[in-house]
Amino acid sequence: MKYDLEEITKALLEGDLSYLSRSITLIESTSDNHFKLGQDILEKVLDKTGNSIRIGITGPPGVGKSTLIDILGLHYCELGYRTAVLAIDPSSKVSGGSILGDKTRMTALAQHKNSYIRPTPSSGMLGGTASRTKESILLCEAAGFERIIVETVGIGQNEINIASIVDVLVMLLNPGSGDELQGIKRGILEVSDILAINKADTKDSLVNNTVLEYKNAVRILNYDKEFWRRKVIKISALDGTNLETLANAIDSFCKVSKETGFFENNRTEQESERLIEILKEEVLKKAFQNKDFEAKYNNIIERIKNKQTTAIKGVMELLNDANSGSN
Ligand SMILES: Nc1nc2c(ncn2[C@@H]2O[C@H](COP(=O)(O)OP(=O)(O)OP(=O)(O)O)[C@@H](O)[C@H]2O)c(=O)[nH]1
Ligand SMILES: [Mg+2]
Repeated sequence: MKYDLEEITKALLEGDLSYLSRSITLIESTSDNHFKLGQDILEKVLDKTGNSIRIGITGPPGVGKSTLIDILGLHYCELGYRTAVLAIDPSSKVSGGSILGDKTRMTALAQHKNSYIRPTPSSGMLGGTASRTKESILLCEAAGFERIIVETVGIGQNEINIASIVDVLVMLLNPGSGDELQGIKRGILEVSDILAINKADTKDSLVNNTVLEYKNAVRILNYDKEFWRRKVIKISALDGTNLETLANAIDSFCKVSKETGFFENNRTEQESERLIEILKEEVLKKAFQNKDFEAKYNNIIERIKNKQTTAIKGVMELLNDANSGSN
């Protein structure tokens, strides 16, 4: 297929969805040419980005994220906001894509003229490259989207750090999950701004108890935002109970976040973190393109196994070799 930079950027800025999809495909591409064209498009439209609220919805598998996004997205669309959904699905590695799954779970939203739904690969899918969800957000903004909802499962080593690409993070939780508080969810709880306990339609009293448990739990957790007390609310993504409450909580978080300057500072900080993240990735990629480096690396791994050297010593050795190699 032939791509013309001027043509794509013009159509993208006019909000053409097929060009938006094409641009996202380009920045996700592992082909150097396509990837570079994607970056050129992004650079050209950069001054038209940033005019949205980026909302992260995270939570364990099957908790109801897509169901919630369907009604929350529709709520925004009906208020007149163009709403884009980027659904990150690590399981799509196995199932071969979540497109169908997510579109069938977001049927109401998918049919609305103001909406756009797009699955986005988690980092692992592109063979070790960082996720391009951040860049997809920017492209959606250039295309005129004003609410961007990013869906992702929990948080783990190989998944993207959702908190580093959104303005406000909603953690969706199962009724009764308060018992697991000691475990792995702590990390993500600490970066969540709003906790929503789902399925109030079927397990209302259990949901009420869970709300109390989380309210107690978040009181003792660290939190770096002085202007906001984390909200814990019960909802039902299925029948829409408290959808307004959730939407209001998201709005008021963003309002105070903007008033205090956190909103803009946070975005700038996220962008600097992204620079380091991509730099690390590219430096590593470059290093391993060199066969000598790879051999030395493997040799150090062997010596680590045999207790002949340490990881730190190994890195120093590799860096010294790389430096003397370039002289
Ligand atoms: N009773 C009840 N069921 C719900 C609610 N929200 C979601 N469900 C059901 O839970 C199941 C999973 O919902 P999804 O929205 O696909 O959950 P998810 O978190 O997006 O799942 P993954 O993307 O696979 O992690 C579906 O059968 C939903 O109908 C709710 O509020 N109440
Ligand atoms: Mg889902």
